[in-house]
Amino acid sequence: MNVLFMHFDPYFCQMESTLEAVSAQDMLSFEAFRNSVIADYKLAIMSREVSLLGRREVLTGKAKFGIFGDGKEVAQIALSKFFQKGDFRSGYYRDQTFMFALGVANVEDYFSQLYSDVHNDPFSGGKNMNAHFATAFVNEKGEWNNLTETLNVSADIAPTAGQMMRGLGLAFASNCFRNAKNKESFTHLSNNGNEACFCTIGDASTSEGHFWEAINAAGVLQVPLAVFVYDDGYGISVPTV
Ligand SMILES: Cc1ncc(C[n+]2csc(CCOP(=O)(O)OP(=O)(O)O)c2C)c(N)n1
Ligand SMILES: [Mg+2]
Repeated sequence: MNVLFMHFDPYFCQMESTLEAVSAQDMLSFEAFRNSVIADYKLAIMSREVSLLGRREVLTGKAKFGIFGDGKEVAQIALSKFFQKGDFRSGYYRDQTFMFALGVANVEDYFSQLYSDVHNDPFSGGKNMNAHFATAFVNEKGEWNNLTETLNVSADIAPTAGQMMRGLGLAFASNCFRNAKNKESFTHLSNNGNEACFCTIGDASTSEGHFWEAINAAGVLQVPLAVFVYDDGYGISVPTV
């Protein structure tokens, strides 16, 4: 599988230097490196088992519908290493490993949403489609949470490539915050415009006009949008070649 990584400077400069600092520290310890490789491997295996078990639950009629992320585990673990507090994700239904890696979801959450469990599905209380992830942007009173302190997942929607426009909008918001005159009013929403939006999409969905429009606009507006295409050669069961 190929993963396409696009970035628009200068927004990533700060992120890169932070990561370099962290990895330089970790590189001093073989033990820390070894532990992180083993933890990543464990996570990938766990996520693969979730896919296999989940598919069995669907095929035996215990869950009504299921779409899983097998085959995309390693790419998602890699991209989770770059996602920082205050960043946003606008993605789609194959992102379970990404969500596990960030700690936005655990196995229990995953199966709760698979069974549309009203009380335990943390993403939509059983209302959204399977594997459509989300985090809360507001509290129970409807007031904004401090989004600079959280890993932010904008709620997935069913139309393929629909995530592109939301991704673009979230990234454009960072541009606006960066240039805003009254920045001090928005410190709970934006880290001075330095956050980035991570957008994931499947290869078949890149045929949608929304994909090209968003890529074009991101380039023209110079917004902090990173787009990852999972090039698995299929759109559902139809091969792309
Ligand atoms: C606008 C729209 N058209 C069709 C569908 C039905 N549909 C759901 S997933 C999918 C294929 C997506 O393939 P791809 O983008 O390659 O993602 P993959 O599942 O392979 O990761 C289609 C056609 C949809 N959800 N939305
Ligand atoms: Mg595909």
